[in-house]
Amino acid sequence: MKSRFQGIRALAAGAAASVAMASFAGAAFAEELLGQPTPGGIGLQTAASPLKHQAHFFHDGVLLPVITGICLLVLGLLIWVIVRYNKRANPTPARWSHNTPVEIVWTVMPVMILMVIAIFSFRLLFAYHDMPRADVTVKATGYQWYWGYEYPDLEIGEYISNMLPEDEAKARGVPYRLATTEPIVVPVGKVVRVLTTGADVIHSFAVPSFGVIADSIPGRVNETWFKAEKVGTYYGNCRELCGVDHAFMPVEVKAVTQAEFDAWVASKGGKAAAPTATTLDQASEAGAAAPADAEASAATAPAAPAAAPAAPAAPAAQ
Ligand SMILES: [Cu+2]
Repeated sequence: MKSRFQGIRALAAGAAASVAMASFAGAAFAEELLGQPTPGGIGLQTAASPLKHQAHFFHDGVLLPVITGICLLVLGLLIWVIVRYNKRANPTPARWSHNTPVEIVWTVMPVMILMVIAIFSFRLLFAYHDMPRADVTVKATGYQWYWGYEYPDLEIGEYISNMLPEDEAKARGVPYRLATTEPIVVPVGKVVRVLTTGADVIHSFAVPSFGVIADSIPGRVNETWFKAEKVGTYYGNCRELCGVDHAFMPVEVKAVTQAEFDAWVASKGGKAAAPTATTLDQASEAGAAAPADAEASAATAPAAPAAAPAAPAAPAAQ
């Protein structure tokens, strides 16, 4: 009897905690930071790439409702049993011990629930594996305990990225233990393929706001991809316990405009992208930028009427 009441108390505490967490998460959501953890935040980091949006849907739209539904159902059943079948309300309990329909239901229902989860889960897995044509390739090598980055296609040799010391991070106003001495720089809106490996032990390359995580294993190369949707700085960490300084090898990704990226590549002594890649990029940019980027379409909209009157003048001049 005593243990039953302890169970109820634990349940009540759990329910209260869930309500508190939900309202807390709601409060934290309002001031969610992009590309880094929000102090006091509970939910997943704000999405900044297509994969992360899909991961958000899987977590918030599929898993959470299922978990909530199951919790409420079990809680309801417990309350029903406690109220209806306690010693006072039900002094002479029934003697039967099997009920075929109930047993079928509680076997088939979990199977159905798992199948629904599996459908969405596999869809997300396939999205991760179904990599679009890469615009930029970055090779990230994990070392004890820092990262080395290399852009093989752009002929940028490996450079080392360490965690920024605390005083320097404070001076620059960047988050300590996330900011690095040298970030990965990528063009915004472009597909970035990350090839990752480990030089000594297993590390793991992860950037939560892109929904990206891939083990960096010595002797083999893993691949993942992301597409930064907004210009900004996105932070991640090594995600495999790799030794004493495991917690101090952050990943910093700077998503910049194509022009800034080209300038950065030049400053690194890299070569410009191959002509085929550039033309393909421009084609995809023209196709994707107009509907996707509200700012860009807003900027081009006033330009269109201005260009229109000029058009008839052109044949006259010829
Ligand atoms: Cu590591």
